[in-house]
Amino acid sequence: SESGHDVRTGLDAASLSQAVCDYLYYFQGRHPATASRNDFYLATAYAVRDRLFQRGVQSLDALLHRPDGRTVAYLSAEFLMGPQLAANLVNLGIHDAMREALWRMDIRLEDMIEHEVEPGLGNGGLGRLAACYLDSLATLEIPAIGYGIRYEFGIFSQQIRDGWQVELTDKWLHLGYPWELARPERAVAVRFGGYTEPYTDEDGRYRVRWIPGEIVKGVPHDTPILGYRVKTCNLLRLWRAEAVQTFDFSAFNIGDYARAVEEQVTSETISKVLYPNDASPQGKALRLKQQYFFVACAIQDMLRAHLRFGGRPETFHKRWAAQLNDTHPTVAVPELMRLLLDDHGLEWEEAWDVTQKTFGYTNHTLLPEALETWPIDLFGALLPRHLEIVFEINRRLCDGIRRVYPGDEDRVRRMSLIEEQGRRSLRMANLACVGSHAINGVAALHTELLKSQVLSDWVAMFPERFCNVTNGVTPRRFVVVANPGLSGLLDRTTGDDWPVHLDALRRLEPHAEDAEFRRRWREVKRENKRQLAAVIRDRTGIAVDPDSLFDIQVKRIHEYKRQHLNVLHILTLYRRLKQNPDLDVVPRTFVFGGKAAPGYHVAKLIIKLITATGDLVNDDPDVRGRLKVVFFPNFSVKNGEMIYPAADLSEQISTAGQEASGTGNMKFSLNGALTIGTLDGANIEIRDEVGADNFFLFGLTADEVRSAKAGGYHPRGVYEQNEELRAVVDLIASGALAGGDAALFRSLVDGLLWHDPFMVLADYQSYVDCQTRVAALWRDPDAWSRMSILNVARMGKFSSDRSIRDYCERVWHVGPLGVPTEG
Ligand code: 26Y
Repeated sequence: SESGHDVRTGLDAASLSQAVCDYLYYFQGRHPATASRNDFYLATAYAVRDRLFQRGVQSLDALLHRPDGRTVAYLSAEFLMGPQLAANLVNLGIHDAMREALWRMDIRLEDMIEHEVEPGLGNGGLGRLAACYLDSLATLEIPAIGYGIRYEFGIFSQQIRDGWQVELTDKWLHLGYPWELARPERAVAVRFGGYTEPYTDEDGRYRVRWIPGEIVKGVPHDTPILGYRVKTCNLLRLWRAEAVQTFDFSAFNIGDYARAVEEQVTSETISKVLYPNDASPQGKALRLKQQYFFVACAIQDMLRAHLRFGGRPETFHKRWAAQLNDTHPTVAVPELMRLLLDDHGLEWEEAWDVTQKTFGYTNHTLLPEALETWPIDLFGALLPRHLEIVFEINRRLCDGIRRVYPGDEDRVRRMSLIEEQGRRSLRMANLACVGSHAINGVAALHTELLKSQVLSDWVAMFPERFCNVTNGVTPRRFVVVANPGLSGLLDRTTGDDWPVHLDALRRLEPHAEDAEFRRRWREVKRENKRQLAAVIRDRTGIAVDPDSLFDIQVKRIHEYKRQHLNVLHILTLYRRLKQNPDLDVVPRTFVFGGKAAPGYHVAKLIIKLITATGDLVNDDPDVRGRLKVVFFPNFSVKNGEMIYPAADLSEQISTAGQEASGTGNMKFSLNGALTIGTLDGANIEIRDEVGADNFFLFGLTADEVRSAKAGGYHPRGVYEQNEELRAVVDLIASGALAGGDAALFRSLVDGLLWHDPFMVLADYQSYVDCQTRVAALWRDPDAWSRMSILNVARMGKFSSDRSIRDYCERVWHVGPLGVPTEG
């Protein structure tokens, strides 16, 4: 450009400013004087994207020049990436330069960041974990590609009306999404339905061909994934479904316009919308179509690359390590088998060896209702050839079981890929286990429970396949980006290598004893709380006091996560204040956030219970501002980035044995919140790391929950024997929170009194007592700060970098690939 700046690659403010300007003029056709905020946002994003693609091309080039080594393919139906601008600026190391560049044009970088709409292509933990792992893979310079679906509509956007959740379509693409590049030339065909037929090939071998009933095109959309301060830039490749032939002219010519576009409509439905459930699968044909669609696109893409660079089908596993993010992509197992057998003529044993060596399977849940199964008739109608292959895998599996356990037909029935009871169906977890060389849970307790319960038969037969990889989160997004105040203080105190060597935060420990440091620590938290309070006021109209204890629970709404236990505590405090308005209670702001699956009625009722509690408490003169209850609408990655840094207390209160890991627990603690939690998921390991003295523990253990249930748990008895609990439950049942409508919460109350499968009443007293200890500590700010500092100092284990190193070592057997400095 005329000023001589490197407009595509330069990292200084002058080059960046020129780059944004060029994009405004030549890409958006706008003069800076008339450009809208969105125009500036897009121009800024494109300028950043240039610098990412430059590194992406160099990374690919480095990969092509490497004779061997594996690339990781992370197969996931969900990627919850969060906003891209700030994270990319941080990873590139140009956050300040870009602020300066925009400032020269009278634009505030903060406004650009605020303007960004995030792609909500996931439900929660599992999708966000995939995104953290992509960040760590790139940062550790491991060649990797994330494969998934480019849903046109992501997770619904949540509004609260009259205290109830209302779902709105998530139109994340409507102003243009600048971070991706469509690659129509790399489209692949995906087949569905039809039938199979045997034939004999030229060599006289028995073969099978699949004649599909429908063909859909998969078009890849690539988003570059840059590591933190490294040259490695990997790829997220999401597939969009398109009709092969978008227009049926024969239909159009006779005037049937609707039929002419029908094929397009049905094909494109496949990638239309993310299913908003994160526990009970619905067994819907469209969801199976989504799963096969992206998996077929991914495996073709991988195989094409492998063959193109001189690989042979039988060495596929030497170049690719594919991870199944839960069972959602498990149809990849028969798909790879099909390609190797039918298209490349491998023998069964060889194809099976390649397949098993390729896949690893990560389980994310113990909830029995979350285990995916597909009715055999549905599966066979959609994927007739895959069903044949599944039957053959199963025949060999069952033979193997009978060889090891002669006469144990019950074991064969349990491990079979086919559930024969009721509507015959395919068990995806069993298919994932048999097709993978490695199987892992996501926290130590979760892996132990998997081994002793859900997958015990599989451990007995294939013990060497099992390992644990405890989840982690990326400190780049969840501290550097989300909490600049804390990041600055950490940089000044421990040096600035902690974002990539999180263990370095140990250097904070001695500073916990420094009163001046504790004061600065509190100042950072106080400023974050002030900012969150302003946003809460803006979004809910509720005024909260930044000096109160911010007690926060944000996560999907689920009975097992027990948001209602939290509510019982709030109402306990409320009742105490009503009985004695002069009682000296610690002023608290309770913040909730999270989405309920649209068809999960109890979860939606829990949201109403929270908002009704807020209505009761927030303006009661007896409370005098000491309790505030806020439901923060539309919890998302973006909102999380504001919420985690402002928390004093992190609520991780699931029934022990239910939460596979949790990752919000890590995000809170890394930002200096203390945890009140059960011995569940990764809470156990967090407590081990930060020290029992620095963690508020309550509740039954997983073992105790099991024996309480086995011994016949009677929640009604607990209720009758606990006066305060009884009063609080009665308050809910009375209709006092529902304008006198005693029917509103009846199902919830009756569920607790008569069933209480998540032991809410059993843990109530222990929880309330623990909250009393929290309040006592809060009155001693120095003691609280000391604990907060030690929490941050000891969170090193929970960097997703550590998790990815574990996967590299235990599952993928891959190492880093340095990218040469100049490409
Ligand atoms: C089958 C379909 C309905 C389905 C869709 C999404 C089933 C499950 C999910 C998502 C599950 C999920 O997010 N699980 C969470 O994974 C996190 C990452 O490992 C864990 O931290 C968390 O405990 C677990 O609930």
